[in-house]
Amino acid sequence: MHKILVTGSGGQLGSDLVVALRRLYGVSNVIESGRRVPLKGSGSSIYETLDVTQRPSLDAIVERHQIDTVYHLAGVLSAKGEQQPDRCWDVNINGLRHVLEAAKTFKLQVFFPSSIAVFGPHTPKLDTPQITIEDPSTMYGITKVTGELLCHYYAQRFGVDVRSLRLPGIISYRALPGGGTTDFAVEIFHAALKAKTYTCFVRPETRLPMMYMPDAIRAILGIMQADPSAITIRTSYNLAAVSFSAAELVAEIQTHLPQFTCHYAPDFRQAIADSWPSVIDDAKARADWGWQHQYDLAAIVEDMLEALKTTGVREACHHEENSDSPVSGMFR
Ligand code: AKB
Repeated sequence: MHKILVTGSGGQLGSDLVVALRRLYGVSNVIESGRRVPLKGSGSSIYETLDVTQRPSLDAIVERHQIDTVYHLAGVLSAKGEQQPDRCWDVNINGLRHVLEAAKTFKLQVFFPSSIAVFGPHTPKLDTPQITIEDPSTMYGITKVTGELLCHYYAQRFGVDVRSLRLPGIISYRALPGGGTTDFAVEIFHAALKAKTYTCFVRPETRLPMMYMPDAIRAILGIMQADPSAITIRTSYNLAAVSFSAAELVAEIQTHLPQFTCHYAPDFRQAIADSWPSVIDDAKARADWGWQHQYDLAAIVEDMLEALKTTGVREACHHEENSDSPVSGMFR
């Protein structure tokens, strides 16, 4: 039975991953952590306050709970990273180095979420290959390229079992994302149900790789459970599900909510989105450890609207973000 630590567990990915991990390994074997004081810890669930830039606190938690696996989700996302580049570097790079050092010392298995943000203006936009130009134009992207190289280094040099995925934009209903460029693809659902109108911060034709959260969770668990010999890439795997433009997402939502309208007011996030690929080639992940996605755009929209009608729409970004407070003006 594994003893698991999830850093940045209050963020969008962590909120769903913790539920899945607890279902698989038992509530008391999954330790949540984040910078805030405990919000969620109740019953047999365990929460530790952890700033990943502080190595001693991380080591103490690993030792105290006899952790053998870390899902290292704490990080500053792309849009927030442009507002706070120093903090983005500190959290994303020093946090990861501390986790990799702890992995070396305590023989931990590690999951590191990389991103489509490793790519940049000179990367092929269509069918982006696994190995290609990586010239990110954001601090977030720079930290993800560096992070991938650190993972590869620790795997080759010290035998650390670190596994990583280049995640696309993730769509989910349990928690709102905070500080990313793909956040519009989640905000739009809440706005569609609540206000019936949304002002989108990227242009209608902006097409980005996206994935529904259940697929993302299956991908993360899939790569972590794969036989080590199947993992031939120790930087990070390209991972894909669907690609759609903002206008295509609006049109699909309108098939369920015909009165919904969307306006467009591109801001600084447009340039970030424009620097990323539109469609990713993830053949290597499919061949090496059997990755397959399940949700297309129609299935995502149907499930999201159903789920939000049950769980309730959010006014703004309430949850604890991966590492810090969200960018302001998430909803207009
Ligand atoms: C972001 O928009 O910053 C993230 C990502 C694609 O890594 N969702």
